[in-house]
Amino acid sequence: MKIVALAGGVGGAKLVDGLAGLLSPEDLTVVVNTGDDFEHVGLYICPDLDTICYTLAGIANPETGWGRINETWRTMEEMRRLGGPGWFKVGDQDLATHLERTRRMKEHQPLSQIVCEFCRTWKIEQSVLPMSDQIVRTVVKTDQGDLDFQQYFVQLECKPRVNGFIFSGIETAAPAPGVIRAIDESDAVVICPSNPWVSIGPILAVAGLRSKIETKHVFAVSPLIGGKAIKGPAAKMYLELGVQPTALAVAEHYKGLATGFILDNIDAQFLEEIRDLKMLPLLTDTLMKTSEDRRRLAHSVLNFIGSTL
Ligand code: FO1
Repeated sequence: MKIVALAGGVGGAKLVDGLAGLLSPEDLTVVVNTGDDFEHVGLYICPDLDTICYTLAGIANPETGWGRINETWRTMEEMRRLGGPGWFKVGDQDLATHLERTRRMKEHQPLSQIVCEFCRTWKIEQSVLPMSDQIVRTVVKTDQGDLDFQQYFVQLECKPRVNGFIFSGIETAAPAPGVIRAIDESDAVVICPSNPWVSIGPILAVAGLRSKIETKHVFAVSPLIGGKAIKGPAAKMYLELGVQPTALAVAEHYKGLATGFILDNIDAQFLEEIRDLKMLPLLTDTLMKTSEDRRRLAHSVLNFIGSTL
């Protein structure tokens, strides 16, 4: 079965990892959010792409989910000593990724090509694609003004009250090479349990992507379990935007797009309302603490897809 997974960072990477353990590599394409990308201390940083790649390569930091395992921080520490910013933590090995990507970007290599070549080095056999080669920047509109995504997320620890989002550059962003073909050739699209507002939202906003995905069987996994996000500000964002943060709210988010919706056993109360949205629901254990959990959820999702196609 050929699957295209839409993913943001840590939550998305866990399900992608589970899917990668079950599917042949040529049957899995991951389309990754680049709205979180930013320039920092002269480096071009792509947090979600790196999180997905490090996870698939088995070199991700298991505690944070982002960054690398067995990391050292000597460059960063020395930079801070010299008066540099310390709010965004870049480890020594991670730094090499950003330095080499920045060098290639300056030579006008497309991001999709850079990712592809890095994947070869990291021995990742699945296809990992940025949503677009053009620059898109998520801006979070808050009570403290418009904030760059990483400033909101990391520097201000998601504390400002959110009232909207801007995906700056989205008007001129085209799907990266390979994205449309992968969707065309897929049997189903899986929307990973990533933040619907700022991880999946930018991907669906790229010209032509939502309408292309709408032609496929689409299965979304709720990132909210019992009204809470496992990581990140998704639940807080729903509340601040005037929506009760529930798995049902996530399903409503994907109304008209998802044909199947996977939610946690704890959220069984929403089954009927999800059916009313013309989505087939699957109740299962969606919490992914261990690698067995990742594989178990991926297995349930693939079985569910198989049973409905
Ligand atoms: N997240 C943090 O909360 N603090 C950090 O210092 C931090 C550094 C960092 C470095 C490289 C990278 O690829 C990701 C990093 N993240 C950090 C994660 C991150 O930016 C967010 O989790 C995502 O953008 C949200 O998907």
